[in-house]
Amino acid sequence: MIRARNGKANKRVSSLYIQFGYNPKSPSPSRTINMIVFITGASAGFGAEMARTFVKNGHQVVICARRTDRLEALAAELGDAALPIELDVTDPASIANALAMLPQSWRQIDVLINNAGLALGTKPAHEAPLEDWETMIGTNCTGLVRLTRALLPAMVERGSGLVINLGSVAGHYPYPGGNVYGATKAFVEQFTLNLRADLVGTGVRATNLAPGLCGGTEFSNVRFKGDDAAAAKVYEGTTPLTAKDIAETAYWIATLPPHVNVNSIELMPTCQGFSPFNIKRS
Ligand code: NDP
Ligand code: 8X3
Repeated sequence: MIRARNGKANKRVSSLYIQFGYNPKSPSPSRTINMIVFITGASAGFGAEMARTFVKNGHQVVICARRTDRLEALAAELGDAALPIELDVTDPASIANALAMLPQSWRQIDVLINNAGLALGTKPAHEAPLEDWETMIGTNCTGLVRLTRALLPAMVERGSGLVINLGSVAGHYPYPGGNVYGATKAFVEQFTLNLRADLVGTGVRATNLAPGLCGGTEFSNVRFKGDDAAAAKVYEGTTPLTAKDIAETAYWIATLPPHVNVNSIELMPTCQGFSPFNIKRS
């Protein structure tokens, strides 16, 4: 599954100096050359589209997920710029193994996109299965912090890097049945902001990317546990955000000049808005 891209390393080193502004001859650093982007949850949805976007723009992507057949298909589509690696973010051994398997020339990760995540169910808190809550916490929170903790030290040592965490509007606004899913995404946002607090002065950036209703991914199919009719209903009569919208936002964040940090960004489709408070009247 792993294919090393020899021959890119030297070009990369010099281009990174330019990219991150350390070239004294280049006061306006170019942001266009050869980043290595580590994307979790790249077998579907946002993650796969982000991989396409970064590769289309000349970057390399480490594409990770549990479904290796999907990763292989994406790698075949993207060619040598994509490195597929099996990864279950809920399993510390799988994380250690994935990182250990990175070929030398792929080890300098410029951007970590913590995208792997899921919602399970829409039942109210007093009816929702506890194991669903544990899976969401294990994936959206614990998995995300494990990957971040593993890759941050090298970024800090190099004085450059970016962590993009996939939050959600569900972490900003409560809705019925959002209980633990929304809480995990609130965690993602606060963790990201706290990263910012710790990383000031290191040159490493962090962003919470929080989309609203987004169609064309497997998110609702997973949430409704394979009830594809229920999943499709979520988007009926709407023009939701697309994975391409989110991928282009992630790409924009990653290619801003190094002195610019997007702390948190929230996107909704134009057809989505807010409701009044729900008041139970006698
Ligand atoms: P998808 O269901 O289409 O993709 C989710 C990805 O996460 C898959 O590639 C899946 O791969 C991966 N994944 C799930 N569990 C694990 C795990 N334990 N280890 C590794 N990978 C895992 O969802 P989206 O693309 O729509 O969502 C991506 C992220 O964006 C999620 O964090 C989601 O919460 C967030 N989000 C989604 C919104 C939406 O409306 N779609 C809106 C706001 C935020 P595999 O199963 O192969 O492991
Ligand atoms: C996904 C968006 O509104 O379904 O995070 O919770 S929502």
